[in-house]
Amino acid sequence: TSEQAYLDFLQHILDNGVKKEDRTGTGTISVFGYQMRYDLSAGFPLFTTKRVPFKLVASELLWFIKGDTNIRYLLQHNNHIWDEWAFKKWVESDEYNGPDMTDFGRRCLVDEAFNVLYEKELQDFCHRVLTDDDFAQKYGDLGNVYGKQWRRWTDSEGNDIDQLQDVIDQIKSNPDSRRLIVNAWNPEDVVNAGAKGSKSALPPCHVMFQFYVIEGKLSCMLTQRSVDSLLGCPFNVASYALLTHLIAHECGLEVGEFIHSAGDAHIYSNHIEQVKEQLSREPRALPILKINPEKTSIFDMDLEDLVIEGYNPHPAIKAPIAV
Ligand code: UFP
Repeated sequence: TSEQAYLDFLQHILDNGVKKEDRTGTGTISVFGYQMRYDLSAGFPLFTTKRVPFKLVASELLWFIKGDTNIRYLLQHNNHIWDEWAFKKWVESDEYNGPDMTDFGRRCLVDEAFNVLYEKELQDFCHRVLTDDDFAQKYGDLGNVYGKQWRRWTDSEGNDIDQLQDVIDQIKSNPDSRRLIVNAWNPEDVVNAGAKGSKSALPPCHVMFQFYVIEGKLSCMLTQRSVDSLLGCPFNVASYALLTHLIAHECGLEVGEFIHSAGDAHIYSNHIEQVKEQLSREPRALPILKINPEKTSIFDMDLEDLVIEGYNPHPAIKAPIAV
């Protein structure tokens, strides 16, 4: 199956990765530049050698597609993948007066007592974002992240550019175009990203994606500057495969390939055993994605409209995430 492309990628980093320090202080082995191809017509690349949480992939993607940048929508769908980024903004603010949460990502891994304290603060934070409108507006918003860049990029005159709508229009009206691109990398936002008072919580990992139409099939290529190969990559592949399916569905096209281009492709030093465990497993048949045929527009889709059939993965593999 096309999952083999991913397993080959992991093996390639194990065999060729060079020790490299990183922002999180965890340490990695890393290679630069690697490309994987997934034939989307041969099954949906929700990998089977480890369970990938499709609902989280789908609710995050729908959140991007809506142009939403506030984690409230994610929390409403029980999706906690962006919590830490919003939480960071909160605990660094002047209004926060709870226990000291400096450097919480690293401390959680080494200090069990701190971890308990952190989990409680984070839970309280999420509860407030869900229930308190003013608080949510102020601290639930991640600033200029994907939803903003895809749907509401601000031009030099202050007008919004809807890159996602524009690219869909172009795929429909001008499918031979070689300019079918959505770009998330805004140099103005990237400066100081993550710092207190900055415009965005973190610089985009998925820098840009491009579409290509041939013989009635839609393909997509993603350029990702930085790839956490164990935890990030399977999620990212499923997300962009889903996006490609949704746009093909709206445009009346079949799906072609998803091509994943990785820049800094790394395995964190505390993920090596988990990678080896995953590589020891036999990939199974990939599942099928079903999209509600009664809906056409990508902008009308809800979680219930997206169904995965025939997914029978090996169990999840636990690994610490580097923040
Ligand atoms: N990362 C991914 N995929 C994502 C995402 C993050 O692999 O969708 F948002 C990983 C890559 C890297 C870290 O390990 O998160 C981001 O850190 P940095 O900005 O230093 O590259």
